[in-house]
Amino acid sequence: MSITFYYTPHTSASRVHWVLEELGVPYDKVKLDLRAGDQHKPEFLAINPNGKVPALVVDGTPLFESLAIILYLGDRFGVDKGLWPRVGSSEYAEALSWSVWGSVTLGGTIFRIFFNTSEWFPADSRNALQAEAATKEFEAALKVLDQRLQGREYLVGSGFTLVDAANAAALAWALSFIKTDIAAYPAVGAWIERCVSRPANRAVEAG
Ligand SMILES: N[C@@H](CCC(=O)N[C@@H](CS)C(=O)NCC(=O)O)C(=O)O
Repeated sequence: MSITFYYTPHTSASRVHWVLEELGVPYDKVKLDLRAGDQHKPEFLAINPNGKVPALVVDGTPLFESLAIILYLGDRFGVDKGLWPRVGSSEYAEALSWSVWGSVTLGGTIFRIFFNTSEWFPADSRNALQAEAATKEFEAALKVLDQRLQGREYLVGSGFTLVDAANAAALAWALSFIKTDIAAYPAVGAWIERCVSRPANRAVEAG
């Protein structure tokens, strides 16, 4: 089996990197320089026609979209390692719900805030009212997450799973630029810390 991981540090690829480290599967890494435009080169576009990281090639088959990659890796390698529920179990249904929720509902609010506040984007494309509305939605999503985490350490089942990595990575990034008082969501704050302090994530952060 061969796995090649295309990534750039501190991007959407980081959560896939964390998941690969948790799973302990052997893989090769190819680092792309986004500022230099590596993502637009024909050889990379043949793998991800969107020209974005992350991408993964497994035995010649390309995958793109970080969530799709995590779901694939969970199904294929996570069950035996206790990091992903068995297909068809009730935990599997919960894993799909919370993973997709994290990327679409929670992730949607995070990206709206990012696009409307970050200096990466031209000032005249940023809209303060959009940012304010998205921040309210972000806080509503945090409340949902805090309720889910009442009386439990992880999102699905009784132990850490890749669902936690997928969501905690996105939230840790979001909280680096969104001015929200995380103390108002104590279960979320404790859960993020529990997840990001795992050795696999620390190894990715250390580069
Ligand atoms: N929804 C995609 C987002 C991928 C994405 O936007 N990647 C960014 C880095 S965070 C990228 O490669 N940008 C390069 C570009 O747009 O030129 C995923 O989760 O994989």
